Amino acid sequence: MTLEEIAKKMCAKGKGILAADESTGTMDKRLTSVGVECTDKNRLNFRETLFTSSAMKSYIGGVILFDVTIREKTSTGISIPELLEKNNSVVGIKVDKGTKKLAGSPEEVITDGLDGLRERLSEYYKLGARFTKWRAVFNIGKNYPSIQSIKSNAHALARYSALVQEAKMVPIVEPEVLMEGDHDIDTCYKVTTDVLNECFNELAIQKVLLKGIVLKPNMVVPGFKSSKKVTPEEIAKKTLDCLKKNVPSDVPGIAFLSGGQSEQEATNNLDAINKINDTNFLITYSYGRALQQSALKTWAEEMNNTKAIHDVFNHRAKMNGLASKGEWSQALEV
Ligand code: 5MM
Repeated sequence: MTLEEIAKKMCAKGKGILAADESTGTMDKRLTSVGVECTDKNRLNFRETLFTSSAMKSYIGGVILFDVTIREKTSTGISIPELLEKNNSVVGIKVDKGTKKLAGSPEEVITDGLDGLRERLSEYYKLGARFTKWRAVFNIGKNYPSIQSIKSNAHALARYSALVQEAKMVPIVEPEVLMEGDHDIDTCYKVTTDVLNECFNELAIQKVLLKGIVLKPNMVVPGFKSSKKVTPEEIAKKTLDCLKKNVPSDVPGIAFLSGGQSEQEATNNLDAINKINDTNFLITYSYGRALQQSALKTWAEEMNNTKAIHDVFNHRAKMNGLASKGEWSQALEV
């Protein structure tokens, strides 16, 4: 498959990406929040339960794994990548090494992981990965994000993308403008514009083939603490406008992160975007929390009741599958 074909398969109409690449530290927080101990066995059990659901074949075009998970075997003896391939999902892997304090602007962070990346990529390819993920993080504050943070993170994203394409995989380019703070939606629009612009400048400099990437941006939304609430229609209008102005049309797929939105908000907003999508972009989801939250809760309560866990996950994935076509409605949630 060409890189473009892989990217289109990951974002195929009615499907999206399951972001199951939580690092062990993040999984610890997630499992502790539902009262379960974060052991190797529990992490694998939860993930294997999701990956054996019927939703995988219908609504999940790709799954992002963490380094530990891509090497694991399921309870039936096949490897996790084999299980995903059986379900026709493209295997993905998070290759960034998390964030570090940005020298010179210690309130901000830079994503780490370029050292030794070429060698790691060749190993991941052999393990079955056909796409990768790298997440850059931008905080909105009085003086943030700084030009320094925007430029250095965009540069790292582009260097990463060039290496990934050299290794014959599709890079997910994830510049995340966080929802923390009390900023309004227009501030998020402006910061997202600046960040996307710089990312595509750097991707061009590094000669990254845009037809062979998937962009994973934030939606244009107000901060969590903003006093000005907005409708899904306004979010949709501003998000689509921002993407049309700042994302080159060669990019085949745009798969949003959920960023701390509730499950239904993330579905509703994606649906509103797709209801007015007049572009050629395949616009879908690459959700972590907004796909897994309810399933995680059910798993914690009824760990041996696979059917109950599958029902919850299948429903959430189906709702997002519909939203990726602009065919969701609130009535379907009951
Ligand atoms: C699934 O969580 C991902 C990994 O997080 P850490 O490296 O912090 O453990 C995260 O990058 C995720 O893929 C994106 O933020 C999208 O997830 P959400 O929950 O925002 O949809």
